[in-house]
Order: sequence, then structure tokens, then C-alpha cells
Amino acid sequence: MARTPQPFSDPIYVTRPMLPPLADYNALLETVWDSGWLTNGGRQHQELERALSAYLRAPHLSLFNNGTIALIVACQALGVSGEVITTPFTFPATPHVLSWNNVTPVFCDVDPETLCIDASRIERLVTGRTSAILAVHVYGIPCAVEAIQQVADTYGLKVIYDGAHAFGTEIDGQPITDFGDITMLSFHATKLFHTAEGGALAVRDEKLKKRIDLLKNFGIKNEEEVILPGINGKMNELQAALGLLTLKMVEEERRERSRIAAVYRERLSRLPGVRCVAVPENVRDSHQYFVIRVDAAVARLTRDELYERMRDFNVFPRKYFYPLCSEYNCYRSLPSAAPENLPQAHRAAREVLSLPLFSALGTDGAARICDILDHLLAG
Ligand code: T4K
Repeated sequence: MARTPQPFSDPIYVTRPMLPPLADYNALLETVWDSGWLTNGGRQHQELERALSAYLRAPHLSLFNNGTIALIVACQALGVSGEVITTPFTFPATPHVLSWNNVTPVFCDVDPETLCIDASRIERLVTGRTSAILAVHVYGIPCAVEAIQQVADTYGLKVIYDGAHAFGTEIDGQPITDFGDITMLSFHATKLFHTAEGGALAVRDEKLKKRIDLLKNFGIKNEEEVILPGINGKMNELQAALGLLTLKMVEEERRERSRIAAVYRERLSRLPGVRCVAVPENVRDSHQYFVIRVDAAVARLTRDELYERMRDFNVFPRKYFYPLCSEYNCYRSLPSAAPENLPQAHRAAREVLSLPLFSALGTDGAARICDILDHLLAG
């Protein structure tokens, strides 16, 4: 009989942030200190905006203090109102930014494979009050961008992408930020690329970037003119300096995550009742998450049992995204939130489990997690 695997001596979380050498950060902070300039579009901010624009091949990028404020500003910049069609299978920030804009979220079911909004079900949710589609590239897997644009064009809707997980994702070599009117990126510490807290909006229209830049700085045009009801969404110099250093590490981090994902894919595909959520072949993976689906009808444990049992081995996976946003108290009474409208989303929320994915785990760490999963699910 196979031996019971040993628990990890330290907790293994779903992710760990890239951390540049502290000495490098201190050196950069010295230049910030010398400048006496801590925020409001300083040198580090300007450099990071330029560097990220080039890295992501996104012609117009605006940095933010976090992804949620960025998304709130995206809605403001496009003037969305009334109803916006969105997905329930996401982080709370997605529907909440609609509420903060006085807009009603209308939940649409998800595609059973990509777990992104099911583009074929959007049209039937369009009403006279619909102003936009807010879709999420879940785990960095792209939405059906062409089909979504087609519905948007037919009904004159704006398209906003929540690309919080999609840093560096490409479809057939085309950057993910090329699609829709605005794409939001999150640079939270748990993201592949991060600035501790942070985010960005990517747009193709220079005029829209100018409007976004005004909105994120209180609508201030100059010392004597405030022309829009803006907010404070600015990324500060300490965040931007960190981003300049983590950006240098991101390619190596991606490579290591890709090796880890290969170990998971190879080992876990043999387990009964387990399948790995995969990015399509024409997509460059952001390697933000590695997610399995546990089919309780076939697997020896339910997803929730597996989640609990892994903790005994000091491994802390996460149920991204359970519960569905449509189940929150603030949204569950919406007609679109009725579970019978959202069968695929409910199934996904019951089955998904995000496994640890970060470079410091290494392929050996991933193999140990596979041993634990083998032990729990195959015996
Ligand atoms: N849209 C989508 C689709 C999103 O997923 C998110 C954020 C947003 C919008 C909003 O973007 P931001 O406003 O956040 O920029 C985490 C993140 O806080 C959140 O950014 C992220 N999505 C979400 C999916 O994950 P929690 O509540 O799961 O975080 P927490 O604190 O439980 O951290 C998860 C694990 O990460 C910990 O167990 C350990 C590790 N960790 C975490 C932090 C903060 C570290 O090792 N170091 C750290 O500093 O939300």
C-alpha cells in the first residue's frame, strides 16, 4: 500500500507574491525620497505606465490604485446606466462596481468549458435599459470576444472586460486588451504581476484615456477647472516603484508557473472525477490560477471534502468562485439571479478548486501536492 504523504511543514497557500530583492526596492525608494514626490503622477508612475504599455502592447494604459476603482471609473468613463449584463461566476468586485454606479447587474449563465459569460445567452437578456456588457476573462481564459462584440454592435452596447486575471493573455498572438471598449487589469499582490495593490485600464481610444485620467484625479483639469465628478484612483510612487521591479521578474515567474502547471496537468488528468480547466490552444495562458473541477458523482470526495482534507496536509486551495455573486444577499432577489437561470454557473461553483500556483512552490512542491491528491482521491 502507498505511504501516506507527509504534510508540508509550512502552509502552502493558493499563491504567493513575487518579491524583488529588498535592496533593489530600497534603492528605488531612495530616488523617490530624493524627489520628494510620492504620488499624483510622479516619475515612477510615468515609467511604469510606459513600461507596461510596451510589455502588454496596449497603446493607452492608465494606472490605478486598485482594480476595483479602475472598474468603477471604466463604467463612469463610458457612461453606463440602467442594466449591465454580467456573470455571476466572479469575484464580488465585478457586480459591486455596477452597484456603485447605480446600475443593476443582470446575471447571465456561463459557458460550461471556459466558465466565462456564455455569449450565446446574452442577447435574450437585453432590454431597453441595457447599456453594456461587463464580462470577465475568468482565470485569464478569454471570453468569446467576437460573439460578445457582435451582440454589442447589434444593440449599441459598450463592452467592458474585467481582465483582473488576464495579465499578458493573448488570443492568436493578439493582446487581450485589444478587445472591447475598456479592459481592466488588477495588480493586487495575489496577481501574477503586482504592485501590492494596483490596477489599470487599457483602451484603444486616446480620447477615452484622457477622460479616464481626469476621472481618476477628481476630474481636475487644472488648478482652476474641475470638469468631471471624478474620484481618487491614483497609483502612488511606492506602488509604481514596486511594479517596475516585479515587471522585471514576470517572465521568469510565468515560465516557472508553466512548468508547475505541466506537472499538475500530467498527474491530475489520471485521477477519477477530476479534470483540469484548460486554456484553448490558441491562447497564451496568463498562469494566474491552476483550477481543477471535481465531479462529485465520479470522484471519491466532493470538492468541499477535498478542500477540507487538503488542509490536513497544510495545503490551502481556494474555491474561486464560490459562492456565486448571484447568491449574495444584495443580489439574490434579482430576477436574473434565480438559480434555474444559471445552471452552468452553479455547477462550476460546486466543482472548482484553485490549486497553489506560484514559482516558489516549484515542480517538486507541485508533485507533492499531486501525491496528496492521489492519496485522497485514488488511494
Ligand atoms: N475582478 C476579479 C475577477 C477579481 O478576481 C478581482 C480580485 C477584482 C476584480 C478586483 O481587483 P482588485 O481591486 O483586488 O485589484 C484575492 C485578492 O485580494 C483579489 O484581488 C482577487 N481578485 C481575488 C481572486 O483574490 P482573497 O480574499 O481571496 O485574498 P486573500 O487575502 O484570502 O489571499 C489569498 C491568498 O493569497 C492567501 O491565502 C495567501 C496569499 N497572499 C495574499 C496576500 C494578500 C499572500 O501570500 N500575500 C499577500 O500579500 O482575494
